[in-house]
Amino acid sequence: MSEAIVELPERVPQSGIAAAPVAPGVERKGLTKKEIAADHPTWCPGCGDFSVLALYFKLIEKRKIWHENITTVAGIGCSSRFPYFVQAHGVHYIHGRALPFATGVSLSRPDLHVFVFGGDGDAFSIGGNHFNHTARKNVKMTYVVMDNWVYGLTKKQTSPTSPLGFKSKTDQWGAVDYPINPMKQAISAGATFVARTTSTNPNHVLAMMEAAMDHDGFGFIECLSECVEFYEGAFDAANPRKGGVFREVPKDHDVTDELSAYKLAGADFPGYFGIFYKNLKPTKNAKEAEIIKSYQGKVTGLKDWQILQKSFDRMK
Ligand SMILES: Cc1ncc(C[n+]2csc(CCOP(=O)(O)OP(=O)(O)O)c2C)c(N)n1
Ligand code: SF4
Ligand SMILES: [Mg+2]
Repeated sequence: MSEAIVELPERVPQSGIAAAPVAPGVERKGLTKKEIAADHPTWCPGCGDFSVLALYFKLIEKRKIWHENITTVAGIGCSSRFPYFVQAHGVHYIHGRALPFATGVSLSRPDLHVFVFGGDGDAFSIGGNHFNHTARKNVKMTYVVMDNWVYGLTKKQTSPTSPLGFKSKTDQWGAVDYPINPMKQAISAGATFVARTTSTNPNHVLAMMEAAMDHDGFGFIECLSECVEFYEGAFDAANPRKGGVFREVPKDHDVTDELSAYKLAGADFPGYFGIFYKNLKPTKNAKEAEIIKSYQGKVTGLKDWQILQKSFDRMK
C-alpha cells in the first residue's frame, strides 16, 4: 500500500464499543463518574441539564465506554456547556455549528461514538439547516437536544420551540410565531432514529440514550429540560410529581411507520415519550467508507506523487 493512504479504523459494533484489555486476560473496568466528571457544572441550581449530564455519566459507566472511545460535541448555549463538564475528548464549538463539526469527527473516526448536546436555539434557530442536512445524510451520531423552549444563556429570548404567547425579551407582548415541532421536523428531515424524553424521568432518559447510541445512523432525542431561571414550570404538565402526565408511546406503535410516528408527534403537549421512529438505512459513513475503499484499490502501490500526478492528468 502507498504511504499516502490513510487506513480508516474499523467501525466497532455500537452496542459494544470496546478498547483493548489493559493486559492479556485482565478485563478493563468501566469508568466511574469520578473519572469522567470534569469541572463543576455552572448551571443554575435546579436546571434540568444537570440530570441529562448525570445520565450521560451513567451511560458511559454502564456501557463501559472509555475516554478514547467517546467524543462530546456541542454548540453554544447553557446546554452546550456540556463538553466542559465531561472529562473526555470534546468540543464546545460555534453556535449552531455543532453538527457539521460532529459530522467531520464521525466520518473520519468511525471507531468513536459521537455524542452531540445542545439547546433548542442552537438546534433549530441558527443551526436549523444543519439539523435538516445532518438528518437527511444519516451521519452516525447521537444528538440530544435539551429543549427548554427558551434561549437560556442569553437570558430569555423567544426560541423556535417557545409556545405562542410566551413573553420574553424579544416578544414582550407574547410570542406570535408558531413554534416548530422538533419531532415532526426530525422525522420529515430523514432522521433514522427519533425519540422524546424528559429530564425529570431519569430511567427513561438513559433508556433513550442507550437506544440512540446503539442505532447505526443519525439518532435524535428531544429531551425536555426545564430552565428554572427563565421558563419555570414549562414542563409541569409532563411531570407526574407536579400533577402532570408522563405518557409513553403506545406499545403497539410501529416505529418503522413514518406516518404514525408523525401522528404521535402531533399530539398536544405533553404528548408522548419514547421512540417514535426508527429505521435502518445505509449511513453516510458506510457509503463514504465504500468510496474510499474502492479508490484505495485503484491507487494501491503508487507513491504520493504518482497519485497527485493521476489527478493532474485527469485535469488535462
Ligand atoms: C453566531 C452567534 N449568534 C448568537 C450568539 C448568542 N447566543 C448564544 S447562546 C444563544 C441561544 C441559546 O439558546 P439555546 O440554544 O436554546 O440554549 P440554552 O441556553 O437555552 O440551553 C444565542 C442566541 C452566539 N453565541 N453566536
Ligand atoms: S439559565 Fe436556564 S438553562 Fe441556563 S443554566 Fe440557568 S436554568 Fe439552566
Ligand atoms: Mg434553550
